[in-house]
Amino acid sequence: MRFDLISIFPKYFDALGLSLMGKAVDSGHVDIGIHDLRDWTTDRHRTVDDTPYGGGAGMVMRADVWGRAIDAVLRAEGRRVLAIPTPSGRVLTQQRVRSLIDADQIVFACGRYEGIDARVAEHYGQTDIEVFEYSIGDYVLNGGEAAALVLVEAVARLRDGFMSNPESLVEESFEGNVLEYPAYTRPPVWESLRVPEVLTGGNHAEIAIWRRQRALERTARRRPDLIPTIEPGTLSTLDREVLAAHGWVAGADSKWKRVTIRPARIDEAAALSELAATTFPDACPPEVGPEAQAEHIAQNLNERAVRQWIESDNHRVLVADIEGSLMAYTMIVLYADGEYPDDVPEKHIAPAPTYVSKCYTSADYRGSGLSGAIFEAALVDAVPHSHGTQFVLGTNRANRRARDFYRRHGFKKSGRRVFWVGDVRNEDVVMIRPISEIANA
Ligand code: JBZ
Repeated sequence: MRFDLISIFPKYFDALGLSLMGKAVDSGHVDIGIHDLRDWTTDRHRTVDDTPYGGGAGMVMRADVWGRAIDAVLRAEGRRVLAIPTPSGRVLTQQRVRSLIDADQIVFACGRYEGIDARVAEHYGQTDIEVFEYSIGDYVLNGGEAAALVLVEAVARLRDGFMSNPESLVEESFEGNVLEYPAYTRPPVWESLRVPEVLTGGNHAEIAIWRRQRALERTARRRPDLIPTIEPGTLSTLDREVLAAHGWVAGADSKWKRVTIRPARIDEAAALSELAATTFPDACPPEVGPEAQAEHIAQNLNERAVRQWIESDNHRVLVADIEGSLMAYTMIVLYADGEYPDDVPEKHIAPAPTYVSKCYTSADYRGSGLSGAIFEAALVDAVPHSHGTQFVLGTNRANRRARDFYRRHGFKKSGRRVFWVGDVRNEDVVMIRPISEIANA
């Protein structure tokens, strides 16, 4: 591949003789020509610019000088691109860089002053030469040279023989539209900062999960613009939970939306009661008939009951708010010393349990990661209000999905209990998780 760079400051490109670019040139993989625009001037003062037609500040670079220079360096055949760095160009992306890898020649016209006479781009656009007017971002430069160096490096590194380790090409930022995870090396403590313990523990599955979580977290925090470009179908459940915890969720329609997980407000009792009523039947075991379900909803999930949870000091209620609608909720009961939930046998649990009474998600957001995100948020939220040492919950024995979900979130079976919906007897398992696992995290 041949690059020709034309500028009034050709020394600017001395850097291309260094490092990997220098090696690629020496090995013949890349061929570079650097040219002084003034070589194509015709007057004694070697003038390259003139005042703008129509008036205004600054000077414009002359089309005739540029035309002679470009014609002189253009090769006779192949795929030829005229790249013009300009603040009014299309913003460079990795996709646009990739589209240039099979060009035979890229000629860079690096302007200074207020830019190059617009007829240069227009003229070459009327030939078989591809004109690519581009910007490297929304900040102010004095000329196109720095932007040309950027594109030369971005294209050249994608070509064969440029890098010894082409694996590092695929794993980097912007391939997959997720940012890179943070990297660490020796020393293990620097300026009193420790390398995260998981990285020195040698558990490679755990390391992979941790890195993926950090990568997604960084992407959500630093580059929220990238999230809508991620295909939800390419993400694991854990990936979705991490993104949901950082405010992004894709529901049944696969469109990314912002989600806020926060304590329920008192003015939301009616909306929350409605969500509770619609989600309860989804999770109900099949033996519980519709009448018993309706009775349970009317008795326990009415607006007044829900308002009492929200107002109570020993209940914690979190909701997931997606564009103003409540799509998931959790309700935790905080038991004081000597108190136990009526429906959990004391022998299975430690005193003063933090009891996860409810965790429900709208069917539209099943599998979206929202449940995992609100569940973990509920545990974190409850820690400073807890009196004992254990999170406790009960779930139907036959509900494999729920049991697997709680197991994934650190809960282990500690025993069984009986749970009545109306007069239907349900066998539940009691599951527990030490509060210290969250408090120490
Ligand atoms: C660029 C006229 O030459 C310029 C001036 C500023 C400038 C470029 C070319 S390209 N800024 C950018 O990509 O931000």
